[in-house]
Amino acid sequence: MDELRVLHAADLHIDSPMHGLVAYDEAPVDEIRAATRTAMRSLVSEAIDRQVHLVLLAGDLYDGSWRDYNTGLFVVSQLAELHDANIPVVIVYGNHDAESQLTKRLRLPPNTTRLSSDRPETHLFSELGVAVHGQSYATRAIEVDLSLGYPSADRGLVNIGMLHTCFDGSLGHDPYAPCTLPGLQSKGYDYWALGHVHTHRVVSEDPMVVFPGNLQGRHIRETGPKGASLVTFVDHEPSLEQLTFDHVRWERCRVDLTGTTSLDECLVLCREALLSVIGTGATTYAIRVELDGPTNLSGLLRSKPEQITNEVRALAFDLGGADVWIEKVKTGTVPPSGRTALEGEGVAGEIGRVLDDLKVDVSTLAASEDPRIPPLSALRSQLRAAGGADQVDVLGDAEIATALDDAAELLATLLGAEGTDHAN
Ligand SMILES: [Mn+2]
Repeated sequence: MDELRVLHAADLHIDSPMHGLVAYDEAPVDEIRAATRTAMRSLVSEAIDRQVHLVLLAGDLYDGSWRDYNTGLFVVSQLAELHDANIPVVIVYGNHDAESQLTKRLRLPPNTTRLSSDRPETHLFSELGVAVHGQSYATRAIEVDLSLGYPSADRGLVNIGMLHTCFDGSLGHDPYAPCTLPGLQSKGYDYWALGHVHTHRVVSEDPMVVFPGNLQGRHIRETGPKGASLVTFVDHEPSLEQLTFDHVRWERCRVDLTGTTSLDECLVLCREALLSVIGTGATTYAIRVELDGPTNLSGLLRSKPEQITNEVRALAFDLGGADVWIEKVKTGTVPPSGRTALEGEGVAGEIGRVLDDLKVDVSTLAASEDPRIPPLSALRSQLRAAGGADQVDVLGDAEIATALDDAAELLATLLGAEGTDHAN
């Protein structure tokens, strides 16, 4: 075969709930809710258009146990389209769709091979000259290096390893099935098709070790284009092309309001900033607007969050083409002369001291050695282990401190509006 084309995707998380998806009238929330499916449809039609020889799905195809059979029916329908086009598919399951997590099942079309969770399994495609090695997760938290048990390369074939893994732990994801680059290299494979890390990463060029990233972002920490990796082998030599499949693009839009003095001025800047964010190729956007900088409007913006949020939502209906949902408007502005102090003997000073005490409490809690008070880090990892990190924001110490600073500023503004002269 002159040229072998393999489409490698991972972390499709089909039917994953979109974090923070708050509906408001005329916002494209239904489209956003369906985005993981739309992205998979795009993947499948691209595979057919490009006449790829093989599709690899490297774990977390599902977000967890299906709410009902529709999730499974949808996936089977997509695999069946590939079957009609004579394109085989190999799947390994990851932490989200480990054998133990899936309580409902459907038979897969004959083109689809699910690699075993009991031991490493090799699937040979003789007519393609390809061997695919891999192992699915039996349970959610696999803590051993699964790659250790993979067989050595089968000389003469193109060898591909599939693995759902946090890699060497340096990429900051849940520490499942860790492995090492020397360990992967030692197998002599031509390509490693990894999954689990949701950001596209080429971990190594020789051999090529790749995280394609997830197919569709699911919350504001998964910004930018998302897609899959098209690998073309010519004489065992892989070359990589990253394709984009996300239907909804998550983006942060920072608006510098330095020196603005009116709400109109502020909204003109928001509109400009939104226009610069859209137009990166997607048709639907989920955008967090972050207002920043020193401005006289700071107090007004902070005291009327609902109005500001809806002014920005209103702007977003008229950006020329793209459908935009405003996830959140975060106000991080400060008064021009620096922070209004919560100081002195009066009520303002008293509130300031309470907030300072809270900050001390947080740092005490973070370092707690009292057995009755688990340290914050332990609580956080428990929450992550329970799958909570996908559902809720787990705040770090620095973020808690920032939240307290924000509270201080808002209180100072509100007290300022009332007149601090009463505090005597
Ligand atoms: Mn995963």
